[in-house]
Amino acid sequence: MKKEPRDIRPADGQSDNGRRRFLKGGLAALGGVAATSVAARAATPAPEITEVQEWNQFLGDGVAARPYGMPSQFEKHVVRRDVEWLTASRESSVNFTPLHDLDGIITPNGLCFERHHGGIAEIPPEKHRLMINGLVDRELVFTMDDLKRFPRVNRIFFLECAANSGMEWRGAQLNGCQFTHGMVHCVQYTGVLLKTVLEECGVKTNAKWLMPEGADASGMNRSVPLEKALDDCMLAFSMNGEALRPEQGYPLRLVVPGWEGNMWVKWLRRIEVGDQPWHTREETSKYTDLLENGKSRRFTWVMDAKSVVTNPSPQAPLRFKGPNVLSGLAWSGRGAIKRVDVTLDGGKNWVTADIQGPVLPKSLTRFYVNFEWDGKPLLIQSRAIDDTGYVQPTKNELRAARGTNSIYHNNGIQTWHVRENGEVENVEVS
Ligand SMILES: Nc1nc2c(c(=O)[nH]1)N[C@H]1C(S)=C(S)[C@@H](COP(=O)(O)O)O[C@H]1N2
Ligand SMILES: [Mo]
Repeated sequence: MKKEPRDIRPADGQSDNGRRRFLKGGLAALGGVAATSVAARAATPAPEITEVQEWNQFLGDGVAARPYGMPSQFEKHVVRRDVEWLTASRESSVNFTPLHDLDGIITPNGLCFERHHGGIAEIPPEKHRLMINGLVDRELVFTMDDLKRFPRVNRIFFLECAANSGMEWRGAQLNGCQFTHGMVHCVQYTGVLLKTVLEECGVKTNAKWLMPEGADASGMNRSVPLEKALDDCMLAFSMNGEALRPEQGYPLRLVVPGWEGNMWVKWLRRIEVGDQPWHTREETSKYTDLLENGKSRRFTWVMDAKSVVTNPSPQAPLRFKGPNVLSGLAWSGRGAIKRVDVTLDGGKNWVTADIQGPVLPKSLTRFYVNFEWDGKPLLIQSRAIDDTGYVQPTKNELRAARGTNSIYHNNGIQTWHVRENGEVENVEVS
C-alpha cells in the first residue's frame, strides 16, 4: 500500500529567515515545568453504564485467525513513511521510522526504517554463504547453519543512517520527527561476534582492515578497521527474537555498534581481510562531509550523541492543557546516555529529563518530562549528554565547525514550536 507523506511540508526555500526562525528573546515567560495535579487528568466523572458494547456481545476471532499477529486495526496510521522527492528511485531510497507513534527503546521489526541502494534482496537461507578471504590463515565459506553453531550473543543497539537529519543542515525543512530523525532504529540482535568467526579463520599479523560486502544488487561495501571488528561487531541473524526481516538483510547482516548505518552491511556475503582501507564509493563520494575549505572529513564512523523530542512534535500535536507527558529519545555512538536536558522556552530554562527503562551503551534511551501546559506557545528542545562528557551541539555550532555543505552527521539540537492551538512545527532558534 502506498502511503502519502501527507504531514510533510516541502522546503520553503527560505530557511534562513522568515516565519520559521525565532529569536531567542522573542517569547516571554512561558509556562514552565511544574508539579502536576491528578484531578486535571481525569476530568470526566464516571458515567452510568447504560450500553452493552458490541465487543461485549459477540465472540471474537478464534486463535486460528491470526497465525502471525498484526497490530490492532485502530493502529493503521503507525507505518513507515517515505518522502517521494528525496530520491530518484524507489529501489535506492529510504523510508522512516514513525518515532512519534512509538515508546520505550525497542523498535518493532515492521517499523524499522529501511535504507537500501539496490532494493530488497530475497535470499533463501540455505543458499546464502559468507566467505572470509584475504589476509587469513584459512579462507573459509560458512553456511547459515555453520554460523549458528558458534557461541551466540544478544545485544541491543541503535542503527542510525549518517544521513539522518541531513535535510536539516541548511535550516528547518521537514515537518515531523519521523522525517527529521526517523532514520534510526533500535533492536536486540542475536548472532555471533565477528571476532569469534575471524578467530576460526586466523587473521594474519599484517591485517588491519576488513571489507564487508553485501549480496544485494548494490553490492554495498565499506572499509572497517580490524580493531572495531574485534571489539564489538556482530554477525546477526535475528532481530527482536525472530529472523532478520528481508528489509534488514535476511539472512545475515553486519552489526557495527555506534557507527554509521551504512557500514552495517546487509545480506552479508563476504568479508575480505586486508592491510589498508579500500576507499569505496560509500566512504568517499558518499557519507563524507565536504568542509568549507574544500576538503572532506575522512572516515567519520561514530554517530555522535543526539536526541529528539518525539512527543509533542509536528505529527503529534499537544491536545490538552494542564498535565502533559513530553517524551523523546537520546542515543550516542560513543557509549551510554548520561543525561538529557529539555527546555520549553527555546533554551532559557532547562530541566533534567526523567530517563525510563534501560540505559545501554550505543542504544536508544527513552526520556520523559512531565509538564503543565498553559496554552502558551512553546519552543521545545532536548540536549543529550553521553558518558564521555560529550554534549549534543546546536545546529549553529555544527555549522560553525563544518560549514553548510554537509548532508551527513547532523546531530544538532532540534526545535519544535508549539502554537497556542497545540499544533507543532519544525523551526530553528538563533
Ligand atoms: N547490502 C547492503 N547493505 C546496506 C545497505 C544497502 O543498500 N545494501 N544500506 C546501508 C545503509 S546506507 C544503511 S543506513 C543501513 C540501513 O539499515 P536498515 O535498512 O536496517 O535500516 O544499511 C546499510 N547496509
Ligand atoms: Mo545510510
